[in-house]
Amino acid sequence: MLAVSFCLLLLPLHVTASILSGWVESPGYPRGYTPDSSLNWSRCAPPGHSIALMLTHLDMEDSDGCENDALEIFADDKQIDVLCGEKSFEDLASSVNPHLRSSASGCLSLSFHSDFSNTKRHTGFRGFYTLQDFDECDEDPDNGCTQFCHNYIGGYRCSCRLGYYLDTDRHTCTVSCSENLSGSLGGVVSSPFWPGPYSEHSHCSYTLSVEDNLQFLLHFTGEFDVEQGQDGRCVDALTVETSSGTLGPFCGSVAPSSPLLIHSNHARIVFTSDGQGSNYGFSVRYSTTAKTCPGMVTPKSTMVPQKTKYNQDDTVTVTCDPGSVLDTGDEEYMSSCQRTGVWSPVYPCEPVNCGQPDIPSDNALQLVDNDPRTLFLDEIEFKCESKYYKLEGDDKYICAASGMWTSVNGKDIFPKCIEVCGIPDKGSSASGRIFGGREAKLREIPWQLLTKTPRRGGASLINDRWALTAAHVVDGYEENPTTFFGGLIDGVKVKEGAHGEDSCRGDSGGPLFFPRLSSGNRDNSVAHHLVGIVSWGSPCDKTIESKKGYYTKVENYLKWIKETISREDQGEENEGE
Ligand SMILES: *[C@@H]1O[C@H](CO)[C@@H](O)[C@H](O)[C@H]1NC(C)=O
Ligand SMILES: *[C@@H]1O[C@H](CO)[C@@H](O)[C@H](O)[C@H]1NC(C)=O
Ligand SMILES: [Ca+2]
Ligand SMILES: [Ca+2]
Ligand SMILES: [Ca+2]
Repeated sequence: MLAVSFCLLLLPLHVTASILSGWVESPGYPRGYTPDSSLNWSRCAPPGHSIALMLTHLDMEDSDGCENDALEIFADDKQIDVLCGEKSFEDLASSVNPHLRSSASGCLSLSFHSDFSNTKRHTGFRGFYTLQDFDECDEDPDNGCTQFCHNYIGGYRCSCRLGYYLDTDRHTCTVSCSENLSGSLGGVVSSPFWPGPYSEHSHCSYTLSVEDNLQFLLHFTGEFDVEQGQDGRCVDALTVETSSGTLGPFCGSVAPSSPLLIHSNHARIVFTSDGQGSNYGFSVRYSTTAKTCPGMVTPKSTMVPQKTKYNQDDTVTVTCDPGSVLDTGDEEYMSSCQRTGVWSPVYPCEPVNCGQPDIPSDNALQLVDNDPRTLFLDEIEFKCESKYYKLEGDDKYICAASGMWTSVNGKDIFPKCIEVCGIPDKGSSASGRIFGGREAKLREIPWQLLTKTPRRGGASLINDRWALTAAHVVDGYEENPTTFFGGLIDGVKVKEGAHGEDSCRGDSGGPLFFPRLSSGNRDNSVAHHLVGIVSWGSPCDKTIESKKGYYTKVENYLKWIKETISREDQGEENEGE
């Protein structure tokens, strides 16, 4: 047996050696090389071998850095030596030859050249090259054998200690430690070689699987010692994979707290170790227990009765928390604990939706944020469309658990926008007397209206729908409604040379107003109130001495004004219904 394998190994070596060994020498050796001569030589090794060169003779012109004549030696295109001058056989053998060698499966190349002159005759060089085995075990630290390495001519192989086997990568020694424990209701799983130090390069996987009404309990027993790095990370690791996630990795010297309840009837205990260290590992006893249901059926709800543990067939009433409802609109339902540890049925409790607040579009009331979020506890804020209104009521409302928008003061009726009358814009003032009066500025008298046809006249806005004017401005034109304009200050004067001493023709229906002196408001604008309506007077010609204007006294008609407005608005509302 031994003799046969010896022959098998020797034979290929003999064949290749006859091809890949021989002499290499400089041109003209041994008579001597001529100027301007050169030689390029290369040999490549088959897998698992290398090419070695042994120089037996070197006699070349010497020069600084061998710049004249040189013998360059390359291993795999990398220059490993440059030689010139004379060296004895002993010198070559001790200091040059040992490193003239290619890598495993690599090439060795020579490049010899001489320059244009020779000061005297030089014989050149001669060497013997051989194909040699590459000793991977000795010379290649990356050979990959995790335990034993065996060199042979043309290759190497790895082997393992007792109890290990060589992995499919043919380099790593590992242990047989995976087991399918399906169907087993209890037992013990430990690291390889427990209670001794566990094996290096282990990858163990223990599959646990039982019927779906059971779940696993893990108890760690005895010493726990799984290699942990200085940085706290697991060098070697124990993990428990379940259908709902992975527990771990566990390592160090403190076992995971026992018993470890795995809410699953499937589990895989996985243990991996690297190539170093001598730690003792773990031992875990596994058992099974009936599945229980979790302490919550669905978020944002409470369940009755409250228990520390819910077993199969337990029934509870699930009530959505305030602010949450079922999509059916109901607030509660019954759910039962199934044998597999899940609740059924499960309906989610969703937050109450108050919906977009319903405000009439013809109203001055508006939302600060036009497209607000409308779920439980979301907020909306109201404002009035312009400064000619003020908000009456609360401005902020919250979506309440009842599904109604409710103000901080508990109101569920939205606020109103009430007209603000008689306030000129900030920065302008309607004060001053009519005598020798001046032209009004824009927005100084925002309640003033003008009509031009069929008859010229004025009017005063007294809220956002009603204006007050003199009867003769509109009387007789009911069939052909009069148009009033606001926001103007350039109404054409009626009579040359006469809205500067008193009211005049064409002012009919316009306001006579006084500031209410006690009423300075926040921005210092003074509120004005309507005292009179321009009615009639003597012709407003400068040449006439006695000038008088006559006004309707508004105060006398307050009751009639209020009644008329309220009757008409009421009528309109009823019509709308
Ligand atoms: C050797 O190679 C060098 C550079 O590639 C070249 O200049 C020289 O002529 C070659 N010599 C021979 C004999 O082929
Ligand atoms: C383990 O064995 C069971 C049968 O006993 C089989 O159904 C299951 O597929 C196996 N699991 C693995 C991971 O081999
Ligand atoms: Ca020379
Ligand atoms: Ca070898
Ligand atoms: Ca280790």
